[in-house]
Amino acid sequence: MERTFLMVKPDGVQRNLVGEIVSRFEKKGYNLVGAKLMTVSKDLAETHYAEHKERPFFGELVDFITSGPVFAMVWEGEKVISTARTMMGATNPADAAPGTIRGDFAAQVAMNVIHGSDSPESAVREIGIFFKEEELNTYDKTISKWV
Ligand code: DAT
Ligand code: MG
Repeated sequence: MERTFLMVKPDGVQRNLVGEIVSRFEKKGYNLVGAKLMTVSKDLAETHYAEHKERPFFGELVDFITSGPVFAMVWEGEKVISTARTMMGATNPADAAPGTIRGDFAAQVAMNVIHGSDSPESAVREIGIFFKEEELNTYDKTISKWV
């Protein structure tokens, strides 16, 4: 069973998309194991996006992700890391298919509504920087065998 880190970005919170986004992953059948509304500090933003620190948009990215509260989540399920990426759609919403979160709700790359881990290594790293172990809950649902 895999875990992934997903985050509704400040634009998604401002646009009242938290419920819609949580609902998509719930209906898919994944288990929510941790969640919190939080404001990302500059330090945390720079750590989270460290792989992009040489990119020209890095400053803008850090400013944006710290500009208002985000909704940070950990989800668990079979192949949840890659499937969540598929459900999110392409990084640039202009290329994201209709039916995906970015395809349905975003129009420009800087404000693309949601973050999701892109590999098992990123998932472990990102869950570790956003959540303490005691904030995560492992549990079974009786419906699991039907999903
Ligand atoms: P993703 O969020 O799909 O994993 P990424 O890791 O390549 O995409 O980039 C992280 C975020 O940086 C992305 O969600 C939005 C922003 N970004 C990426 N490319 C950009 C660009 N060319 N101009 C401005 N922001 C960009
Ligand atoms: Mg990424």
